[in-house]
Amino acid sequence: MKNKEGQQSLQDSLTGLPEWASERIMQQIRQLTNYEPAIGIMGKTGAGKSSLCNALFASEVSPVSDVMACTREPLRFRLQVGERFMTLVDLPGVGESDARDNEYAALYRDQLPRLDLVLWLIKADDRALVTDEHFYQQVIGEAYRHKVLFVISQSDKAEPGSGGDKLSTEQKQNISHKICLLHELFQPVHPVCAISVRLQWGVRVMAERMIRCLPREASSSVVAQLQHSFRTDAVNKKARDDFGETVGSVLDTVSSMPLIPAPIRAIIQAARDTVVSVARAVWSFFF
Ligand SMILES: Nc1nc2c(ncn2[C@@H]2O[C@H](COP(=O)(O)OP(=O)(O)O)[C@@H](O)[C@H]2O)c(=O)[nH]1
Ligand SMILES: [Mg+2]
Repeated sequence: MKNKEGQQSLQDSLTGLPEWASERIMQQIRQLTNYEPAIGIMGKTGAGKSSLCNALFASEVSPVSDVMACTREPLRFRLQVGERFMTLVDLPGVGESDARDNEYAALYRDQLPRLDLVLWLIKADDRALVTDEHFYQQVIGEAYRHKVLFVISQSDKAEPGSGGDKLSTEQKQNISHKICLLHELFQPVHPVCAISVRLQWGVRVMAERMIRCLPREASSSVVAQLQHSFRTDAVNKKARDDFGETVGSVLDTVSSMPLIPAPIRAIIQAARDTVVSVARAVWSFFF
């Protein structure tokens, strides 16, 4: 119902426009509010992929496994909150076997264009990163670097592990070193995050970074899937800003279409700020 109210407000803010223009804009806004984002999650078996997804997202994602199970095909999970959906693609980890890495490369090349973001988990005590680096250079390459967010997982297992319920100073130092190492190794576009799902450490910051890394048109739809505790003010603000800007660019696109008479162009441009404000105001009706 809220959704309808939001749409009505946006529709009202477009009344000065010719019907064809307002319909076109509304259609694109509907696409935005129904956007089904896709997030890939990669890392070796046991890196903590399922645990992180279960911690981050409101719907149950998948059973957490202790057993060594190898994923050859990407497993897809469809999350649902209300009428909104998101897809998680559990990508098989690289560096587990050379023979399979070729298959994996093909699989990744197929998946990457369709993913809004890839969370790449590296376990805090995993030192075998040569294959990861090779894979990052060869398969992810320049084209998709901006889609990768590295996450050091299970930080509570960093040396010297104690099994306690807090990270020690030494552990935090070692995690900082690991972050630096990953920056040198991968030269990632986005800053490397570190988390411990077991200790609920770093996950909120990681969730915020994830929202920041997403394409503008995807952030709100991902926020809608987050556990309530990760929907912080910063997260909601970023998503609301993104939604406003995306709606603004919808108007820009329509007004710059060829063959539009100059007066109509001017009307669309004049309405822009109002429509963007309305979009921001009704954001929570949609997400
Ligand atoms: N100590 C610790 N264990 C974790 C953490 N996250 C996950 N695990 C455990 O690591 C194992 C593998 O986790 P899982 O999420 O199934 O990994 P996946 O194979 O990458 O999906 C499970 O026994 C989890 O309980 C963490 O932050 N700290
Ligand atoms: Mg798993």
